[in-house]
Amino acid sequence: MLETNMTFRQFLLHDYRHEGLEKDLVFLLEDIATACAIISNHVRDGAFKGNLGVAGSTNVQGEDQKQLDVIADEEFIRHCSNCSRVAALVSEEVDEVHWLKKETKAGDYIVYFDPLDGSSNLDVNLSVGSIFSIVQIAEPIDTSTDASVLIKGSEQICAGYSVYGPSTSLVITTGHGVNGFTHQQGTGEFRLTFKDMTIPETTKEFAINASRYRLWEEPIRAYFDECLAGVEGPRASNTNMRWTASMVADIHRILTRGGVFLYPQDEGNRATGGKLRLMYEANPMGFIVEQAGGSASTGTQRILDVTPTSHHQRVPVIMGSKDEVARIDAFHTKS
Ligand code: AFP
Repeated sequence: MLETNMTFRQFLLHDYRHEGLEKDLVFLLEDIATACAIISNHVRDGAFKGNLGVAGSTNVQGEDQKQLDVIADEEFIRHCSNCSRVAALVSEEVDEVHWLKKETKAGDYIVYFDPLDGSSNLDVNLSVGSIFSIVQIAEPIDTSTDASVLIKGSEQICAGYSVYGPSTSLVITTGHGVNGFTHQQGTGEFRLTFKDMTIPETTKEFAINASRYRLWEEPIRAYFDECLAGVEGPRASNTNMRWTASMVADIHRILTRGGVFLYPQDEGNRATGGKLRLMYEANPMGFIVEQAGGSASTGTQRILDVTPTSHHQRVPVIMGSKDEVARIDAFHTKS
């Protein structure tokens, strides 16, 4: 039985005994939790240490890297490297795949991560977070090519994220539902505070950057217009909009009280396929959302079924309450 307030280690040992979680995965997840706790401290102390500004470099996405992006990336690499079963690391901040093994074995792990998502929120003291995804390889892979890490999201064995907000939370799935932990000051432990997180099937809340309305395709405009029409429109009910510009914070709200999150492909980002990254944003969040009873779609396809073509690939993202995602998918089918 999962007991409220149990520590993250107790939770992992429960999964180890009852759900067959591998011992090495227990150690890896403990290390990732430690990395998140350390990053959370860096974020909290960023202003004192002068770490909030731009590092003076750009990442593979052509985005300015904050000093904390770089620090968070180093923490993830350092902690994930402790596990001898990790074959490769794929980070938002690094162009190439970071291979830890020359020769892999069936059962080895690949870890994909966005070490500091929403980092443009750092300067204004709003929530940011880290996202990670773990895939287990079925057969040895060729480590001489980065194409070997292009594995579908449906192969994930674990995904999680940490939000650095008013408190630091860690939300995780190992394929048996979703559980949320809060970092306790004093003991330094992550403790189970949100047991078996479930997304309500229906919602009246949506999250989208509406400043891009003129760039959207017809299905997204049609959905947005009907939300705005409220009780007088086809939905015959009023809706509410939220947008934090930090995917971790928006998805965390949806896991807590329902809603739908959209970052569609539009005229401004069509050339790159969308804004959000498949392997370390859309896939892990999609796995978590599905495990919580929601859906995750590109508008035309389940996100976890997208065949990756590049490890920094971008995709359109629509995820959250099941009925709402189905409604948006239907607009795409109609168009
Ligand atoms: P940053 O990490 O560059 O701040 O981007 C955050 C993000 O990838 C995702 O977390 C947000 O949902 C989205 O971009 C916000 O994008 P807009 O700035 O276009 O609203």
